[in-house]
Amino acid sequence: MTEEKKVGFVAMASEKTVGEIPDIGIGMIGHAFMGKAHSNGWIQMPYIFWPPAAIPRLVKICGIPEAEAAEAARRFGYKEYTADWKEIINDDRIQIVDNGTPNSLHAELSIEAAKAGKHIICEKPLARNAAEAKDMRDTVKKYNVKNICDFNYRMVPAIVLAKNLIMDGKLGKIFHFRARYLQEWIMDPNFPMVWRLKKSLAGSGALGDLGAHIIDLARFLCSEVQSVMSVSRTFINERYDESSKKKEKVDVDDAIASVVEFDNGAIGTIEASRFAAGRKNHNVIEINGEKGSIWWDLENMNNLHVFWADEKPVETRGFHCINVTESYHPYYEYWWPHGHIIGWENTFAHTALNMVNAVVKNKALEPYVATFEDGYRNAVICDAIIKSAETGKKELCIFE
Ligand code: SOE
Repeated sequence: MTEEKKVGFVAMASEKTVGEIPDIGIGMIGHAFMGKAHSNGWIQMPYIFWPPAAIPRLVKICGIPEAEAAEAARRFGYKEYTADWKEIINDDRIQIVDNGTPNSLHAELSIEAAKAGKHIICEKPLARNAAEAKDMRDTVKKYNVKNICDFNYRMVPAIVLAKNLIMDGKLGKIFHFRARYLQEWIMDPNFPMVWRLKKSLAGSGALGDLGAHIIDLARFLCSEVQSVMSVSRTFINERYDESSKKKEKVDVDDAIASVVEFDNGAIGTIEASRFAAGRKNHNVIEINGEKGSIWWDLENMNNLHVFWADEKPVETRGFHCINVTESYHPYYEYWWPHGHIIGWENTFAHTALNMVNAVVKNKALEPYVATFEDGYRNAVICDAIIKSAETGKKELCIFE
């Protein structure tokens, strides 16, 4: 592995004294699950990756109702709070806008932030569909702002190690990429209608919420997606909606399964479901090449499993479990001694690190960090999966 790849992810050691490390203003839109996860990442980044290229300053958080935004500001350490996202966009103290809102608010808020010259992190999926995602991608290019679509699993050390092994040709020609992302949390028919179950708010169901992650890893680790042939199911077709006080139709998928063809000739499968009893956050990927195989399981995210086809002696040839927690592994040298492991939450500190290094040091985000271009291409593939499930035909993925 070349030094450049290892060095690419550590904080840019500042030759300045602590007092001279600049601040960089953060505005967070969204105060719930992703607001909590991203704020935690902003706080952890300078704490772990010291000295950072700049120290994030939590200027303002936006949430509705305002009382919850006030509580989040106090809890997470933001200087101020608001219920109006335009106050984030128009605040000159803020250089980076972090959009952790539900999918229906990704496009408008990110586009307005770009027009205001803010650098942007937007949660995945980038948008509800490819048309929205294309507007977002075109706008950040036009206004030349740094942009990340937060497919956070790209920033797990074990996944970056897999990327580097594949880039170094250690697997040789890739034959297969297969992945499943399975959860169980909406199997109860009494689970109420929430925004993730409404097409107008989410765009799609398990596909955009979970499938988008493994589509991104497929693009990251295998190659661009050429075509999909898919099926989808909605197992519970109506749920009680607290706001309308009646049962409403569920108009998104509960599960999808797709056969995939890749530009590099590989074939594979993508499966996403929120009806997999016993599966909590079961994101498992496997890549098979001519020289060996790699697999990874989010629920044991520090371990990467590798198999080398030419290993000797043959009597002991088999998968090895690598604990990716050494100082020479991506990101890890600033965390803890080997074997002390990190978790899902820490990938958001890596997001913060990469954005600050991009803004302050102009370090390239590609290919290791997903941008709005990746978010747009992901949305095209998701639209193709939905269309294929409707038509029963293979759909090509066409990117503009
Ligand atoms: C779904 O419950 C979810 O929170 C996704 O929205 C996240 O993207 C995934 O990382 C964990 O599960």
